[in-house]
Amino acid sequence: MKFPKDFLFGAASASYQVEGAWNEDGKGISNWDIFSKIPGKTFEGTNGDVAVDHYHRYKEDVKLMAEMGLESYRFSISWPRIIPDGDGKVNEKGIEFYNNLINECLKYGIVPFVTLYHWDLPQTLEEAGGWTNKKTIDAFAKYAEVCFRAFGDRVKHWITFNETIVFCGHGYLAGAHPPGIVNDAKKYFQATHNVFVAHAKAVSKYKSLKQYGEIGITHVFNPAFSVDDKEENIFAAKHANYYDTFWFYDPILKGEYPEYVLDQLKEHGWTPDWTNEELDLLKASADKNDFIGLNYYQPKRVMKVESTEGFEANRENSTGAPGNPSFDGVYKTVMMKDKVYTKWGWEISPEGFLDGLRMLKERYGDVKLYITENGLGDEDPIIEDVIADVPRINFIKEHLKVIKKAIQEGINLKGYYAWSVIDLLSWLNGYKKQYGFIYVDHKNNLERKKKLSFYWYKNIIETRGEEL
Ligand code: BGP
Repeated sequence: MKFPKDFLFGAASASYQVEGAWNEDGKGISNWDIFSKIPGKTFEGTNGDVAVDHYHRYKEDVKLMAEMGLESYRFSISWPRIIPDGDGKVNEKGIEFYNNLINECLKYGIVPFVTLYHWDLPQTLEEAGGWTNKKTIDAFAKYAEVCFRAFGDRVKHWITFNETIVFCGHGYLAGAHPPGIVNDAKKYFQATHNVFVAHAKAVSKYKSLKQYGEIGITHVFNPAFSVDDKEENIFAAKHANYYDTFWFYDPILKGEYPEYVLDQLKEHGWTPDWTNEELDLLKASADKNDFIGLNYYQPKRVMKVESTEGFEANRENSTGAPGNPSFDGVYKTVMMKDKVYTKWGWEISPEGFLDGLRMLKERYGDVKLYITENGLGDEDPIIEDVIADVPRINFIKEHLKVIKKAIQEGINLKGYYAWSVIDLLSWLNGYKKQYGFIYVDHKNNLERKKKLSFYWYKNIIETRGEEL
């Protein structure tokens, strides 16, 4: 089987991780511009001031994407580049940059797939309470409208938010992302709710503009599985899926929150402050949402944990690796002897991907899905000048095979975006953890080089994955 003609083969990036030019052409300061400079927060103090200089080299980069045969490029817009203080005047230079980038993609027939929020919040909004402040909801809706009006004639695929669980969880529970708050569950749930409302407002606005494209949201896809058949661990996995998956997918796709979680939030005093108007808005926008983007890297293997003692923020080289109790002390994630892990401790599990996709189909039916991120973080070997990223090729191959299988089973998957198109800044792991098809030489003026995976993916796209 070949992948269907309307299936998009793409690759992704995010503004803070590639652009650089952090204070050029009128861009405002983002929360990450500040947070990454606090000693001890990122790997060896790395930050995105220069990143891989995509802001100045986008033409060269898009040309390479075209050479690779990429059908679509997922990138994000930096909010403070468009509205420097988050809620005020528009920066025309920012609009110009994304116009240029979009036009450059279209010149080669590359479909731009645009994320509005991939974590770089204008610092002025962060200081006013960030996502816990309801003013951020309206500021976001305004910013989204500016983008729809400026780029919507050419951009037909919009993602509102990238991975709410990560920026809220790391921001208000683990303290590893801005604003660096630890263990504040009340703020965490408030922030997630505010994001869902902001999403709903942006979706409504988009539909009212009648630009006839599609709009959705990207979530982490981190399905939980019990480590064994013990009842208490099966319960732990169910709990993890309710809190970490359904809490995020239900308000978007069903327009309401799962009762299982709601009841417990009430008991703990963690229920967000919400109005009936907001809840009605969620309800009303559920069937306006066109798709869900899934970022899949690994599943979660879970078991019951009795207490949160020893809970520590999981950061630096082990971000996202198993080994921590959940914030509420109900379950913990564990590494298992019979599983395979990357150098950073992330499980490699294409089977977990397929089982997870089936779980989603069961709960949400035929919703349209894009895999908006999937890839292998590795330190790529360079052998006689060849960047021999064979493990990455194998990783992507195995995951694409699963996607093919899922499509054959009737799961409505419409595209695949490898993370990442080019080596870029990993939020907490610097430049050491590489993901790209294109290598960036940090010792030689950020020179770009094609990796083995570049040629491999080109062939997959050309042959529409027939051999997989
Ligand atoms: C996702 C983010 C990406 C990217 C990726 C890899 O959660 O959306 O921006 O960073 O994870 O993560 P890491 O760089 O920590 O390996």
